[in-house]
Amino acid sequence: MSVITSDRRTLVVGLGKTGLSCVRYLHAQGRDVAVADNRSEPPGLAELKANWPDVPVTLGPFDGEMFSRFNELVVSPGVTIAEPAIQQAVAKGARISGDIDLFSEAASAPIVAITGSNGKTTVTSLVADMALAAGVRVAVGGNIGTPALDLLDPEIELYVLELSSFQLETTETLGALAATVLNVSDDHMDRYPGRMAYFQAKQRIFNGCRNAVVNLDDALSIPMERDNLRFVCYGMNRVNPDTFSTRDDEGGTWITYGFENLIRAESLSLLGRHNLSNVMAALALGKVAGLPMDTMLDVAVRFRGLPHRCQWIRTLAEVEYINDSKGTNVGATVSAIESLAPVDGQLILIAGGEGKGADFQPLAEPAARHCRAIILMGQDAALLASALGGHPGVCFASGLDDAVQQAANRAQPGDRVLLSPACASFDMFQNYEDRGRQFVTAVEALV
Ligand code: UMA
Repeated sequence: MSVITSDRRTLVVGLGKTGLSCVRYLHAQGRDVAVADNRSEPPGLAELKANWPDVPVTLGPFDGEMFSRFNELVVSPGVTIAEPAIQQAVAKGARISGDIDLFSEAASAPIVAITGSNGKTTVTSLVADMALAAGVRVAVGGNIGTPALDLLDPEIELYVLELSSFQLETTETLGALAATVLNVSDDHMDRYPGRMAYFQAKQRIFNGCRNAVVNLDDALSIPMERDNLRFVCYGMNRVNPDTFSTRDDEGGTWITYGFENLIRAESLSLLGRHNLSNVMAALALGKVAGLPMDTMLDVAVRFRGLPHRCQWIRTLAEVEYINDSKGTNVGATVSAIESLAPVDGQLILIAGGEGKGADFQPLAEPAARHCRAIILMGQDAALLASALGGHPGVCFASGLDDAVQQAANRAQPGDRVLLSPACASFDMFQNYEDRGRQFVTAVEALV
């Protein structure tokens, strides 16, 4: 462990992907920068030492005295700003910022920014694909993978960013051309003192924004500060001028803009009603960004969705198997249940894992309506069972293979088996992708 001996202006807190991107950027700007991470071997350490050996690093428990020697703390998303060492530095006058603030100061092209408890990766990918298909030089990053600062390039014509509440906590001025909060339901309640703090973090996406894309089906998506903000709205069955909507017409469901039918819902490859919302959000964001409607619709039709998000895996004995391992919070699972409940059958839901302090109660009603059985596993299985209010189909599994086998045994023709855990995966798996892959393997092994 090295010790910082001199006063430095900027401290990068956290040495993961974001921390490294901040060091790369600040160092290139000629700024005095140091790094702190409370782990003994953070993932970015080797790369930092190889590329910026002159940048001092402090590892181990955060030290408020040391933090207080900096004027600015650039805090990584994985570290809460409620951290006592950070608050001590703030009390001594340090400014808090994050990689997104640094990015927005430096970016010369317009920014489309997307947050929400669910659907943000799908919408981000859709908008980026639409821009690419329209011949726009687009860069996509943020929570979806590549840190925003690593996208900076003077040739880029449009930035599309997926932003988490963690990233928005430290974002003062984003100044997006278009921004959206797709929806808000409980997530990360182990990090926030309550729903309000989580909601307020998400609202910061509208700081300095020019066009808000608003989901009329979720009041929490509406900006609290409306000054100088133009609204573009979307929602289910909300046909209105200048609004993206759905409507039943000509024997099917359509996505509309104003009074014009744009595209049949049945022509989309994406499964579920919630994905109609995601497509409308992407169309609205793309419209604000000036993308041609025909190109956007072509992309929407071709877009096959992302792995582990309501992804069809297999049909066996007239039972469909769907992987929604990315359903890591209650809102995602409620939406998957409501979107994917079959017309001529029922759902067999596989859920459970690390609940992150969430209230599971909102699952009870949709589960009672649509689930033949609910197979629970993982750390918070018992909490889930008690929230499901005595659903007669609740049972427990020792692991995912067992859960899939029990689901296959209970399913009847016309049913769907849905893995949508409403929980994080870390108690049993490396991450949600690992959980999803193991589900796919177990489903493919069924005979
Ligand atoms: N950590 C420590 N001590 C530290 C710093 C971090 O223990 O001093 C831990 C954090 O608690 C966290 C992990 O290290 O568990 C990673 O934190 P980080 O801030 O270093 O993460 P990065 O590698 O920079 O990745 C982050 C996002 N990670 C998080 O927000 C936890 C990535 O989103 C994002 O892709 C990346 O920046 C680029 O923007 C991942 C994520 O899980 C996919 N996001 C959450 C989600 O989607 O639910 C919000």
